[in-house]
Amino acid sequence: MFKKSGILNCQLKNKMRELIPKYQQDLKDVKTKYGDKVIGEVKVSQVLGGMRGIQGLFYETSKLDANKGILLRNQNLFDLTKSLRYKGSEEPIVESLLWFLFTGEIPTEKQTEFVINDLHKRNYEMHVGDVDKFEKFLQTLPCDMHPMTQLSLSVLYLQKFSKFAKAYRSGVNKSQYWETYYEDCMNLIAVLPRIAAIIYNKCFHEGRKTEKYDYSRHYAENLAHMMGYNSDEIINYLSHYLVLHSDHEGGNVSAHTSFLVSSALSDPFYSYSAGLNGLAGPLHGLANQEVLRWLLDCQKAIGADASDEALIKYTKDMLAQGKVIPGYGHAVLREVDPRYVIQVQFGDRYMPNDKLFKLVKQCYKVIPNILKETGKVQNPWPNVDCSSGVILYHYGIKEFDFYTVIFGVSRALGVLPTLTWARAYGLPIERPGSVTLDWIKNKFADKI
Ligand code: AMX
Repeated sequence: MFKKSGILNCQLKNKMRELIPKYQQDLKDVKTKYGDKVIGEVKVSQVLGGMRGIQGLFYETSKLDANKGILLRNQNLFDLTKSLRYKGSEEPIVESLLWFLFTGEIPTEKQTEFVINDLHKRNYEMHVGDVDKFEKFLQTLPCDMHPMTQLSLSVLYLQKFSKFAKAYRSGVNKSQYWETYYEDCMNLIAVLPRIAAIIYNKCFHEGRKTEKYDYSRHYAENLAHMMGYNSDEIINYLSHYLVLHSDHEGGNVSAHTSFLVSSALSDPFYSYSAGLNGLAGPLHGLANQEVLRWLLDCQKAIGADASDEALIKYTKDMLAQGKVIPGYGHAVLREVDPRYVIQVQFGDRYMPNDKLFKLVKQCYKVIPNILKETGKVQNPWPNVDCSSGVILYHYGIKEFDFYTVIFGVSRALGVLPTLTWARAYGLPIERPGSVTLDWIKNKFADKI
């Protein structure tokens, strides 16, 4: 069982308390000093093109650089996969990542241990709370409902436990919003693996009973264990996956949706459920299941050891049918996604001879050139979703309708600390302006 020391129980929150005044002052200073500076102009094509490239959001925990890839709190993913390891683990672990994203500091072993213990405590409290009713509710959701719909509904169900909503109703001071926000975020993070595992067992393993949460295991271990997997390799991969998919700047659909909803002071459950609905889109998080479907169809059509020529023809035929090639392209990055690279390194270590994994690498050899030839694709390189499904598939997690649920567990780890910080900074409700086609025509008609 977990330890119950009072001091231990608020270590991360105390660290936040220590950091918040300094960061609040920093924001104030930046506003005073640079408030009137112009970041960039906005073109009509950007307004009509999904706001691509407009730097209009403030999001602290990560930043995408078109060429350097993704930085989490200014550190690159390659370094973090090493510095967030725990007690000789082969992969970074979720609990270290959480400390890092909440505070910007690489945790000591003790600090990671605190997070491990804290998440256990939250699971325990959930368990003695209303768990039976909640799990019964989960069991009533039909399996022809997409697993992402079930995940999102489960998060909404938990909204009734929101400490923030309760504190807000009782008139808590604005300066303390973050405190209950933090509690809700950590509670939600703590229970997500169990929700995911119940959905998995219920819908993909004939309703088998989900193993009990195990207080001797860390986050990814528990996710694997409750889903019915216990090999070290799967645990390593889930650890790795959860860290890699966690945060990706503020503009992606799931992060931005959560951030936007949260800016109305909706609690973390409402906010994250909304984000999950965006993650469920095929151009966003659902792409990982689309990639696997694509690879399996491709393998079926051209054979397991097909030539490059056969693969090129298959890909061109798909494009000619007006389909996108899932797992390729990106709205911001203009280089190979580092998360693709890191996952392929993982695959090279553990499954170099897997035929589907080989196909992923063969695709990398031929698809970018085909996409370049179209003359319109801004980024012909593979993205994060290109390689994740194939690794899960290799380990026997073959139910690809479930893949985005694991992505959803992971994205919470990046988005929810950011929402807590948004409340600590006292950020206002988001309300950008919008324009109509007539407005654009009238504004520029006599200027051309
Ligand atoms: N296959 C075929 N065509 C593609 C393509 C791909 N992989 N990527 C982009 N294009 C096309 C677009 O559809 C668009 O065509 P259009 O002008 O006829 O509408 C054109 O190229 C220009 O698009 P873009 O500016 O390069 O990309 P974008 O910013 O509009 O969209 C993305 C980015 C990711 C949605 C797009 O590349 C795509 O659809 N990729 C496949 C789906 C995918 O892998 N999504 C996962 C992204 C990562 C994530 O969020 N999880």
